[in-house]
Amino acid sequence: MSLESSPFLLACRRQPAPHTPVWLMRQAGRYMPEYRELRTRHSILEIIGAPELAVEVTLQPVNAFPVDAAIIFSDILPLLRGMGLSLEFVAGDGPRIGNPVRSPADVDRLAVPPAEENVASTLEAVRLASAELTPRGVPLIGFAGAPFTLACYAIEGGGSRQFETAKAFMYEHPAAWGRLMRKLSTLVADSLMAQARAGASALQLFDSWAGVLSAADYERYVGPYMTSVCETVAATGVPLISFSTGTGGYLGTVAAAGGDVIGVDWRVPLDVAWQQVGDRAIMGNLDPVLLKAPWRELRAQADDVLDRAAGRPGHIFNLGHGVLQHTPPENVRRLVEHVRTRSARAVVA
Ligand code: 1CP
Repeated sequence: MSLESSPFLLACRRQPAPHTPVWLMRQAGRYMPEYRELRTRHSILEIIGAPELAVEVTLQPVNAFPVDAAIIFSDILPLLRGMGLSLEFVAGDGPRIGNPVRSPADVDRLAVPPAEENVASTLEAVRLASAELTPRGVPLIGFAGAPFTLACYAIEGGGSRQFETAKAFMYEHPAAWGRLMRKLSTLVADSLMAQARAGASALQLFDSWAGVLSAADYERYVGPYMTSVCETVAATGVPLISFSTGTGGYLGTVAAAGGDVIGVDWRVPLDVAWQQVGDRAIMGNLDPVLLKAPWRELRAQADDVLDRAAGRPGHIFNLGHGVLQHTPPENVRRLVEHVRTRSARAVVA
């Protein structure tokens, strides 16, 4: 099967597919015993920095479950290292940036190296993984953090509930905020285009924390930079997924900024989200916690997502955010198999 006729790429282009394609954000990771085993010997940054290890982890969920797409194993944060920010992952505590951006002068010190230098190991992993996956008919997704979510980490210095330091910087220094977002947009667009050249069949922007903003602030402080990234990346011809969480109140604004596929979280019913998004493919949106629920509940809510999509071309089944730690892998397998079986349909050419 050629990649272009894979259910996932057909759905990205809003063409009818033989079943609703399904893959899960964070489908590679700590809930998988294979991944945990590798992590006893290597840190996450070591895995990301060693293309053959990154490929191994990328393939783990593809080998374990009949998912319709793979996502390259990396993280959104290593991109920031090339700017001059120091990154470490502290066990149990998440990412830490030792020298976060706290002043306009800090913004002006940030470098913008080319992707070939900055994320060379991930580009090599994309080359190797796509060579393995293409004969199997499985498209590979490349990704980057969206400028806003990256700015949140660059300023905050780590994870946060509200990213209040980052938002306060945005309000206090709007001009420096603009310069930071422009630098991040250049890095992100360059990384995505390089991943497409290296063999990625689709690309995704993770704007995981966009929902901390009001609609008006999203439009003012984020939208123009998303549009610039989406327009630049469109030149590759590779479909782009714009994923965000907490943006159910202004999905129309998010969609207006760009992207071929809009990824939505579980807080908004899929049919309501689709109405806001308009003529665009949609990805989502099962609550990841349901993968820890009894099968009857998991199946009922997965069916509800499929019913709300109602077989319209352009639905990619996914969670509303990433697979959680301690998710039973068996539930992932059951969900993926169920979505494929229940959505199977005759496609009239
Ligand atoms: O040590 C470990 O193994 C830690 C867990 C882990 C994993 C498996 C981290 C640390 N990163 C990753 C890989 C990763 N990160 C992938 C590839 C896996 C896949 O999708 O199959 C991807 C796409 C990401 C993207 C990512 N990293 C996002 C966006 C998606 C999302 O979940 O919102 C974000 C926000 C991050 C930051 C990050 N990296 C790791 C952690 C624990 C975090 C979140 C920290 C926080 O709470 O702010």
